[in-house]
This record gives sequence, structure tokens and C-alpha cells, in this order.
Amino acid sequence: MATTSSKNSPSKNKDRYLIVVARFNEMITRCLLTGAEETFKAAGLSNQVDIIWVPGCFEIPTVAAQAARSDRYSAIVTLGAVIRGETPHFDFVAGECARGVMSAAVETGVPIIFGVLTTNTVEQALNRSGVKFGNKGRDAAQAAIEMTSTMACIKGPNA
Ligand code: INI
Repeated sequence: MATTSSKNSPSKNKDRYLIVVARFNEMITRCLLTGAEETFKAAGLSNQVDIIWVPGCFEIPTVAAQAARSDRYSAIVTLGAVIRGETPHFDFVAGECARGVMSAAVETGVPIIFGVLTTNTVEQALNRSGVKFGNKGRDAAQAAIEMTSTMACIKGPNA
């Protein structure tokens, strides 16, 4: 799997996937990334995945929207972990991330999957990143693969 850099070809590639992953709460987001990578690998898609790290979930929509507009990706997976603290910061970060991801997906028609955990505690986040209750990164990659097929069906063979 390739981490995108300015050296990557800017050409259209509609069989490519992008994972946008937040570095904030990296202990958790790395587990989500591993789950997503394993899912793409199991589907034989390892060579078609780029990865971009961003500072936190607040930055995810900007990158996901730009990537969706680039016409290079058939689907984009966003991964992050927003954990409630003592201030309303959680609500702004989680809310704006979800809103930005959804509006970019609807505006561009490119599936942008919301693999962002929003939890009250670190333990809840860990449990959803491979410890107890599955791995949200895995689910997000699966959703990206499914949505790619769905969009291809809608567009038809001449798209
Ligand atoms: N970013 C996260 O991804 N998760 C969080 O829980 C979080 N909290 O709690 O603050 C967080 N904040 C950083 C934010 O996403 C931006 O990177 C930062 O505000 C700079 O714009």
C-alpha cells in the first residue's frame, strides 16, 4: 500500500481507494488503519490503496473533499477517533467532521466512508478498533468496496 506523495501520478484512476487517517489518538487510529488495510488486502486490492495522514479529524473533510474532486478515487475511507473530554471541543470536532464528510460525498458523488469513532472513553474506542467489538476500520473498508460496486452499477458499463 502506498502513502500518497507529490510524486504520485495525478492521472485518473477509478479503481483506486484512498484512506484518510487522523494522527490524533494515533494509538487507536493505527489499529483502525490496520483493520482497513487487512480488508483491502483480503479483497486483493492492496496495490490500489493510497494513505494520507492528517493531524486530526477536523482536517479530514478538507482532504477527503479535495481527493473526491480529483477524480482519482472510486471511494475514500476516513479513519479517526474523537474521544469526549471535559469541554465541548468533542462536539465541534466530531460534528464538523461528520458534516464535512457527508457533504463532500453528496456533492461529489464519490463514496466517502465515515470510519471515525466518536466515543466517551478511550476504552470504548479501543474496543471498536480490534479489541472487543470488531474493528471500525475493517467495516469502513468493506463499505468502501461495496459502495464502489453500487456506484458502478448505477453508472452502468459506459461510465
Ligand atoms: N482530533 C481528533 O481526531 N480527535 C479528538 O478527540 C480531538 N480532540 O479531542 O481534540 C481532535 N482534536 C484536533 C482537531 O481534530 C484538529 O486537528 C485541531 O483542532 C487543529 O485544527
